[in-house]
Amino acid sequence: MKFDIVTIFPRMVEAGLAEGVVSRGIERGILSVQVHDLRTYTTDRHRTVDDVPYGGGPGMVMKPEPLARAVEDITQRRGTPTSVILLSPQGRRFDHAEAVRMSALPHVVLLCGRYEGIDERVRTGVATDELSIGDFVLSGGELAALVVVDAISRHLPGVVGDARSVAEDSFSRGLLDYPHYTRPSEFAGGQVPDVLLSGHHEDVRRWRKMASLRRTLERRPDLMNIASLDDEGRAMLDEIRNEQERKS
Ligand code: 9D3
Repeated sequence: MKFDIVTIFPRMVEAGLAEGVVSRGIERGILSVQVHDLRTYTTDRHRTVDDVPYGGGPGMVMKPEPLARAVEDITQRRGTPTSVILLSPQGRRFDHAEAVRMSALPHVVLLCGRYEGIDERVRTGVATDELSIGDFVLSGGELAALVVVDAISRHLPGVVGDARSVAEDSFSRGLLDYPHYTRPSEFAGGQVPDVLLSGHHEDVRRWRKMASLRRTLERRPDLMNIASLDDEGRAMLDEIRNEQERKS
């Protein structure tokens, strides 16, 4: 899969691509990521990428031409992208389902905004999609682009060392993770649950599933989708609810 990232802070983006899962995907040839400095697509002496807003008001607006030229150049050199995504607070929320869906796309261009806003004609004439990574204010799209590349790349075969980690990921199963432990068996006043030391694989499996259900119910009831549970999961959920009934 090919990614092209357009930014005024190429070193910031390159630093984020140089470690971990994404860098391994690049080394293995599963991923090809190119970072493009938006200023190389300017034509004036000062390499200007922003300008004052029509209509007045505070702040600067990102000019449309350098972004449009960047996408043109990427198209010439790397082929026509399957999507051109503008990262912005006004975008549709990026989530797990979107990451899985996008991992099937062969070529994605990501445009990182800075300043107060981006000329509207980038949205309507250059980008094909607009994404946000959540309801908080970032200073620009660079960190969001890294989040999107990371979340998508995990779903490409061979990028994550152990494919089971991806398949069993909490959002793939629709539940939060169960608690994890390693040695020592006692630490900071906390003891590793006996069942995990028992060597009874079936007991361990059931304990973990119960713990996942408990945690999801407690912390993220919005994720609790009874319809997606199997018979065992539904029976466990009843058990947990009965437990809580007795406590109150
Ligand atoms: C100070 C400007 N704000 C006025 C209400 C609007 C604003 C413009 C640009 C707020 C943040 C940004 C920069 N953010 C992004 O480019 C961005 C982002 C984000 O801030 N949150 C979540 N996802 C994303 S994706 C890109």
